[in-house]
Amino acid sequence: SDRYDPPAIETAWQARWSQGEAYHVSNDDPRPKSYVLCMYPYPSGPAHQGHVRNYTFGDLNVRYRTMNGDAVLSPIGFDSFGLPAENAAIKTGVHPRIFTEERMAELKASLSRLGAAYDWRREIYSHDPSYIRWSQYLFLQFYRAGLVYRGDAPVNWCPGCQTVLANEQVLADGTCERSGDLVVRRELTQWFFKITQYADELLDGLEELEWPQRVKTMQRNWIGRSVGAEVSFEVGGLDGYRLKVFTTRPDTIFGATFAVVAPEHPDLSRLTIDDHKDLVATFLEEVSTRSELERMAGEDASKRGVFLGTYAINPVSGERLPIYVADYVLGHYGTGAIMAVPGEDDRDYAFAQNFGLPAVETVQRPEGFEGHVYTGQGVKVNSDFLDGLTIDEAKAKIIQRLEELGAGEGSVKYRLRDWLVSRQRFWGCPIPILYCDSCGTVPVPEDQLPVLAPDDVEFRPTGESPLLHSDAFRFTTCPKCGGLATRETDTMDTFVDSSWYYLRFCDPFSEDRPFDAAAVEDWMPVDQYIGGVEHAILHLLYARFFTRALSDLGLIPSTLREPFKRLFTQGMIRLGGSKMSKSKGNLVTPQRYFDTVGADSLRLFHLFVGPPADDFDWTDQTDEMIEGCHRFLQRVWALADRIAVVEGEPDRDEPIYLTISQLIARATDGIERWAYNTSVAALMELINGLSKAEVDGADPATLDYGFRTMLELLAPMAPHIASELYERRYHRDVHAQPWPKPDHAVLASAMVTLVIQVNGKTRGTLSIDPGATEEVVRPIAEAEIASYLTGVEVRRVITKLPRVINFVVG
Ligand code: ANZ
Ligand code: ZN
Repeated sequence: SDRYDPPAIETAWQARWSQGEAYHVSNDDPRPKSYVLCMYPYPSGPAHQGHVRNYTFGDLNVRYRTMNGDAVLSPIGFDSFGLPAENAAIKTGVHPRIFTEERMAELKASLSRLGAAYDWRREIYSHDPSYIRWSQYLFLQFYRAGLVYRGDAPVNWCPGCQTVLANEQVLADGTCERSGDLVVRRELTQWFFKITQYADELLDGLEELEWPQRVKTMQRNWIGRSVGAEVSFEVGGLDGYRLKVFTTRPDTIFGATFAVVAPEHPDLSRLTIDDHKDLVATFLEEVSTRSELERMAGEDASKRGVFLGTYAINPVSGERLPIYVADYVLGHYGTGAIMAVPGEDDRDYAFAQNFGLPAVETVQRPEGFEGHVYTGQGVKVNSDFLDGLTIDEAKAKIIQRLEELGAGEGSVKYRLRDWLVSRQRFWGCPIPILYCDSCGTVPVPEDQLPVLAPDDVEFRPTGESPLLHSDAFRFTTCPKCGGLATRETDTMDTFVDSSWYYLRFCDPFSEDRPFDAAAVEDWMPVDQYIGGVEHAILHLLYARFFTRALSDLGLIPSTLREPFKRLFTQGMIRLGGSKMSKSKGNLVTPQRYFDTVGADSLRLFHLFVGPPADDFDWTDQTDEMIEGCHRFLQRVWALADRIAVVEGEPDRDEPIYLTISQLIARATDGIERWAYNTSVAALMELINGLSKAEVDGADPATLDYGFRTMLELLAPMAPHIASELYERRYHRDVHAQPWPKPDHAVLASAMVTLVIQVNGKTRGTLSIDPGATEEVVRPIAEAEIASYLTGVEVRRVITKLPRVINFVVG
């Protein structure tokens, strides 16, 4: 009949979806509950391909779970505070709110044009006064519970952006990821969240999560738990003073030949004899120009330092160790001081070489070992009462001895630092704190929330927050004494907003609380969280911390300890090998495709191009692949004309009937395993099979059953064309249909026997789907005959599927 016109069909369906309530769910929905969430986007303007990819995966999950009978919570909102809007304001004078809301409208329009299904009634955005109110409320709950404090901290300061940066915003070469300027270190009084109080829990909690291994590993490393000991050294000439060091290798104490303190060490001056003070001062000046990364990992990192002229006394051997200041020891890790063991530590060895200090071996080297530094296992030597013990035994014994001597104890340290949330910016959530000369630090009373930034401020490129210059904002009355008080002018890190938005989605209509514990209990944890791997550390760690803290504060159920049960991190899209991003100007905008081949073709392409977790390169051939997906949908459209709608049962003896069942199984399996590319491939095969069967004159009822099934399988992937054809043919909503089930009896009867051989000898058999690939079959076959493969090397695998798989071993 009529031609396939994607833009017309798609916009018509989108209009219907936006009016309908199909994806509105209520907290008392009787169906099983499912919560699917894509990380809420920063509103940067019209969608780019990264968004399309992310929200296509999310939408597939939402529609698939809905067809499987769940009530699916599918909310969306905007992470709408942040630097770009403020920088734009400084450049153009347009207020960040206006700028942001324009970008939000653009992004919203593209998400709707993609056909993604959301419960838009639940939309939230961080700069909404009602959201600000509850962010501030939560800040104050944390403050009262002692989980928020104010302290001095050395910060990464970007002179270009004129703000504090998180460590991950500083690139490996010590420059700012945004401005490219060299980041410097500065001391500022700032607000912190006490995330370190949860370090152990955040580490242990990873075990139960269905997350990508690589994300878990990144979180583990970020938390960086180190088990060791703190050892106290007396210092010659400083009566009663003890220099404390942290070591993960207390067993090497007899190999310590010098000690080192960080340039930031509070007792540096005390530890320096007068004659050496000038040298030390010069050295410190030099150090201040280097970034933390340069200090740690730079070429000559371990070779710079100055002797202080004092000596630490080894508490077990009584030896005198010269004390140095060196910049490879960091001020804010451990105790800021180390005992140096050149025989077993590379950096200590490099330093010792440079300063002519001796090295002592305390672990027996394996035969043939030729290096200078040995970090492996072995028996203790040159270590008095530890000699002959293993490293682990020696660690236990030396800790015990140090404790007896009152010179040390076992200790655990973390790399994780408390979360610095103060930002010297305007476009963020104001920190709800007042300072009063008589009452000190005073939280803003809850009935005075939200604290909102004033609109009549001037955005100037001075680098200071306009809040600092707004007298109307800054000066207020103290709620305690009625005197003059000033407001905190820093705003919160935007990661605070994204640390609890998933809870607000459960109950966004509440005026009198951030969320209702019962609603949170109904929907949480998020069953499937989807987002970019760039959030593997900070956002996910902060959100996990928030959930645990709120749970302990009784604001959400005590049993809710982890927010995101399953996490999927999608791969990146690169153009010419670099990440596709607005700032690089290498976008291939989705709108171009929406206007021509349509959203369904673009969605299908993103599902088909490869495993969702993998990165892919957007190249000159990419358009051809999108065209290919479009041609597939055109075939679906054309086939609808050739396959008649027929009442009646399919014929189970038709060969195509078996194919249909097999492809239902394969498409479903692909979705469950996040291998959408295999699901799309199954649908393409199904269309081929149906076309051929139609030409061959197969039973019409079976053909119609096959076509109907195909539309149902297609519905979560290309929802518009599936809806249109389904309605035309069956006068029903395809998304309200149950997910198709394969005929298991027919599948079983079609199974074939696979013979498993080792060196040509039959060792077992397996019943498999005749269409199964080697990728699927091989691990099952290996497991089946595992005993024949242990202790031997598989040299080659010869397969003649579906009949034989032969492992050639030697
Ligand atoms: C003696 C020793 C002997 C060490 C040995 C290592 C090997 P992680 O695992 O990262 O926690 N260290 C301690 N505090 C430091 C600081 N503030 N800056 C730089 N280095 C510091 O590393 C702990 C080890 O790193 C500690 O154990 C200490 O060196 C060093 F064969 O002590 B070790
Ligand atoms: Zn007061």
